[in-house]
Amino acid sequence: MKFKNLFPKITLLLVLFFVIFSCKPKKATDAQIETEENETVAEISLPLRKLNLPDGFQIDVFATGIDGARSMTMGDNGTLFVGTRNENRVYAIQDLDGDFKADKTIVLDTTLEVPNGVAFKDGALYVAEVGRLLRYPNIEANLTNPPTPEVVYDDYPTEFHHGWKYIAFGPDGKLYVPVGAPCNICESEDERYASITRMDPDGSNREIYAKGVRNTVGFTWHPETGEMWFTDNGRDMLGDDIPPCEFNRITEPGQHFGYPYCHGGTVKDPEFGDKYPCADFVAPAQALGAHVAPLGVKFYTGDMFPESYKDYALIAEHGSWNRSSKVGYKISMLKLEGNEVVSYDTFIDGWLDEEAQEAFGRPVDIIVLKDGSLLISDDFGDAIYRVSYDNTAVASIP
Ligand SMILES: [Ca+2]
Ligand SMILES: [Ca+2]
Repeated sequence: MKFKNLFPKITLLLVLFFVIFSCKPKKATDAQIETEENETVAEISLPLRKLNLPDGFQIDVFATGIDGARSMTMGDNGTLFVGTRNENRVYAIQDLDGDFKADKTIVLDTTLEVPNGVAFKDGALYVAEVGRLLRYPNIEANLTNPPTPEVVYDDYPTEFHHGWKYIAFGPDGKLYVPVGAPCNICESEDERYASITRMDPDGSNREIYAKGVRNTVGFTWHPETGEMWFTDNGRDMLGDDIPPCEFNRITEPGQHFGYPYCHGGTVKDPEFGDKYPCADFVAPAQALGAHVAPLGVKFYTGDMFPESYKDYALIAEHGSWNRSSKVGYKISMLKLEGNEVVSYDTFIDGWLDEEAQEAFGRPVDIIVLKDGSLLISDDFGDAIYRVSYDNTAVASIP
């Protein structure tokens, strides 16, 4: 009886022994599998090897899981702030050890109404909702316990159509805020629609700076001339190939850029075009592809890329929806000679599989980091990428 009773106990001990004995190597294997699985998941959802870049350039993931990543701005202490369009939130992303991989992502606020636009000035984060501008003072010292935002300005239309806003501070210290057209194509009695406005950082002295702008979701200032350049999204429903989207230059306040009467400098609108000739308006510096949806734009001002890149503007083309075959889904590069755009080429593409007509990413915004590399946000891949350049890699190419 005793022996009989012992038998299951020995078996149990043996089983326990094997479990314990096999635990250590199993843990290591588990960790390995987990890493491999993660890599596989990332590789499947963000197959960066499919992207095409010029020789010597490399693209890596800076941050993942940034749902709906849209406009970006950098804080003075290195916090990357990222707005969203449909996620009601703004992210603060930190790379604590400077290896260009995000280490910490904080969701600052989850109750915002289409907080697409973000800008940073004097320690404060500015966020643009549809109808108002918010300011989070001293934000980088309070990331985990952000202050209740101050309302800087709340007298913008609350129309959701093209209501998401890109914002940025100009070299004059003013905050520039566009108001998109509340439609595909329409005239508005309210002069705020289809404009770019600007104001002092405290919300005072708001004025209309540019008119006839359908929906700009990206602008910047030329590093030498200080002039503002902006992208504009062309109207829909005129077919696959017209009108062009636009890259525009503002030379003085109050200029009119054509919408809704004339598109791309030459295309008379079928509904409103008889009212004024195209000659009455400022033509784009460069007509871009129809439906490419140009969003973020930056002149390359860093020291990492080859010297010739200082003549280029880089534009994030978010990609089409109103077209029988998709276009855009890339970063384009436009060479300037003085104020003239002399070429319009592709810098990075491959987010769109043209044959399958499927994309794994849609670039939204671009910023140039201090070291001269770029960050690119992607609201479809929910990621931030970093683009760097290594000239030794080019030298080693036979
Ligand atoms: Ca890091
Ligand atoms: Ca125009």
